[in-house]
Amino acid sequence: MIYRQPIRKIQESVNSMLELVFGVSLKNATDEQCYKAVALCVRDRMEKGRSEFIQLAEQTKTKHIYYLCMEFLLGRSLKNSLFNLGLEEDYRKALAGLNLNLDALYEQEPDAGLGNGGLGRLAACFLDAMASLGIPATGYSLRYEYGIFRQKLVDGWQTELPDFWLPGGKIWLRSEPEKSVEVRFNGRIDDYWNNGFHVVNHKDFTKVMAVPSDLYVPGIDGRGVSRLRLWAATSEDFDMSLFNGGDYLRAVEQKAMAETITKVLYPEDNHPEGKSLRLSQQYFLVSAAVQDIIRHHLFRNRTLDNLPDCIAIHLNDTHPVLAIPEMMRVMMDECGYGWDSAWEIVQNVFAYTNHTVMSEALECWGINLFRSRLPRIYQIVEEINRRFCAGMHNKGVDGYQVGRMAPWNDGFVKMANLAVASCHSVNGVSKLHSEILKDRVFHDFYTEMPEKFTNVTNGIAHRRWLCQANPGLAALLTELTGDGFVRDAAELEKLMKYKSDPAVLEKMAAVKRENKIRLAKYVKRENGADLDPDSIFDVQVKRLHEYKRQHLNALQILTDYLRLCENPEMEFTPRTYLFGAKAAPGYYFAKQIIRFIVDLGKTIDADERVNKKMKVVYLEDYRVTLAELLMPAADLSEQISLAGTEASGTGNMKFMINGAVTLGTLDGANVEIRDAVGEENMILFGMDAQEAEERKKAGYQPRAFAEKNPELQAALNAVEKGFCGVDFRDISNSLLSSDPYMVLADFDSYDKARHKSERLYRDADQWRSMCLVNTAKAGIFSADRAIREYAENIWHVKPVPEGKRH
Ligand code: DL6
Repeated sequence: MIYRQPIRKIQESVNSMLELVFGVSLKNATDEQCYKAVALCVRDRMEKGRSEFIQLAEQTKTKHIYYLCMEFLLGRSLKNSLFNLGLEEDYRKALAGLNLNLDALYEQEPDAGLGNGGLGRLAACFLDAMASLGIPATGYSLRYEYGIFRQKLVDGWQTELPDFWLPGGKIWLRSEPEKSVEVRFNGRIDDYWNNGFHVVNHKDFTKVMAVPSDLYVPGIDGRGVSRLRLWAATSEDFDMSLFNGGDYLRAVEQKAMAETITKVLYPEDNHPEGKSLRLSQQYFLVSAAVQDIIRHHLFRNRTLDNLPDCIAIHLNDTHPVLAIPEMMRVMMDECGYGWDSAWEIVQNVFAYTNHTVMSEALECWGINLFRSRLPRIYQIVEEINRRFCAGMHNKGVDGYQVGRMAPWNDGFVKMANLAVASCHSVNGVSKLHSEILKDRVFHDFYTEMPEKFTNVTNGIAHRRWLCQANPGLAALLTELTGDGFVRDAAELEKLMKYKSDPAVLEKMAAVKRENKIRLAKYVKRENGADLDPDSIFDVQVKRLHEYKRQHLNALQILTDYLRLCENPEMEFTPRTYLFGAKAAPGYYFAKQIIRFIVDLGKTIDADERVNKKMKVVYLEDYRVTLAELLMPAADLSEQISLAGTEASGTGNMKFMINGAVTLGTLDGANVEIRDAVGEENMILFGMDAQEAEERKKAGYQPRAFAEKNPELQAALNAVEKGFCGVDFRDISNSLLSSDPYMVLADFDSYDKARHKSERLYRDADQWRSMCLVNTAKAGIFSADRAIREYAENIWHVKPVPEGKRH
């Protein structure tokens, strides 16, 4: 419940924040201080809104959702908060009256890059949707000092710079030191039975304090406000008992270890590193969160018996799965519950979403590390495992199958198995992905407990990705259909009636052109490159990973380049190929692909025969704020992963809602995009998931594809030879020998699809109509729809009743 204020009031608040917090008057304040003063005013409104919303939730006994995730890729907060609160125009006016420009203040804010990519951005979109639907929610994560690294390309080679976001970002955080909790690592367990009670003493542990800071995400019209509670690790002063005992090194080490836990976000996406610090981060998050949840619940209820009626805890991927044994620990060791009653409650409270089929991304922890770092959690996981296996054996399940499902096997704790064995619900993030989970990844579980498995296709915060990122299109949609789509994305469908209306199509094309010019200005400033807004803007932005096949894209560009060199008169519509992607710092092959793309771009630029027709630009430091500029400017959305590898994708949805046509495989949510827009409004290519699987089983021979396609062979030769004095034989050798993601098998079909996109683009009426259909049909990919499904089918929560909210 956020009320508007008179313009004069807003101005007074900004002035007094400047004076109180920074000790400056408006006329001496820097832009940064003004941004922070405005942020503090907005934060203040959100805190009040949150407090009123939670009071209502408690009065109406609405369930509270706790969303645990190691990543929340928030991007900037100011614009989103003002927009959702309906205060943007008031603030614009008020600030203009103070000679301040709101858009310039937006630029002062750093991205809160507390995530790697799709997983973390999804969590951020979900906080927005829960608030918008009136579902009380708290996200829990870590307050990393350094977010996702800043990418700098030096001669095409990715280098990483630290992202110290707090100086500009912490203005959004309210520190709550009095809500700190203690998290224990290492040590040993001393347990015994006393009068029928199991007494557990954790001795010689290392104590780390978890200090929370809260950040708020308002929903549309301030209907609800979500809270993101971020934990920072601090240690108390040196452990004097260790000092006095002469163990100086251990005392210093413990302090250093404590403070390292929340230093930096691990930059691996879909490929976790089994580092002990990462295990500490995971346990630190879940222990702090579980203690916080239980403390809050007990304060109001004095019992945990009713926990499943009052809350749901969602585990976003396997990273926070240790919340399960942690809750068992707190219930048994601190609250006096027996195993069976605690277990029943825990199972009813927890649900798990899987976000990847990559086997290397399914986390495992070596038993020795696990036992020494988390001795009590180790005991509990061992017991969960023992009971689970015994239950399966009793059911008559085959021993091998039980072994494959066991949470603890072969010397490892298997986090995905622990999640599926313990949670009442397991879901994938697109229809295809959820089927793959049942058929392959968790097939053993599916045969024994099919009722747990369900699907919730991902969604995006359409107000950020359409209304805020593309104000031109949003204004046109409002003119054509009314502004109902802002609150209910399904209303975008109303646009369909203009599908063949030349005047509307013309206006939409004009908006797109403006967005292309806006992007071109950014690129000129950042890269010095000139983009032609009349060329096709063909965009692939996402993390750099072999399975996403940026190298397939580059190989096709190279093929067209060689063709144009041979035959400069060949029919070819000018095209600008835009890439943006960060590679995990230790992922050498991915870094090679980046360099290959950059060097290919330079070679084309230097070649007079083609440089008016082709331009390849690699945009440095792809991040949320850059995505907000790119999505509205794209003509073509490249979604070209090998079918069966991308769990869902959400970039595909952001492009679609902004009227880009997808050029893609039938992978992840692309399948549902096809279902929504129809095959005629998208450009499909390549094997489907089943064909890819069958080809792999039959023994895939990539070299055979090169041998029967001379143009592909010529491109591979050029890759091997390289350009700009650098060869790329690592890439050509890998493609010809193993090609794990079947680039060569899909090449021919991709090549044809790209040429098809060119023909379609030349037919302006048809192309524009395709773009319109994409926007019109994007409503089902709103995060509001996804959250409604989670709420109804998994969490069993009803929103705070609408009438009560205003
Ligand atoms: O569900 C969000 C997002 C999906 O859209 C992507 O397809 C998927 O790759 C991504 N998964 C991860 C897994 N990360 N880890 N570890 O980021 O999730």
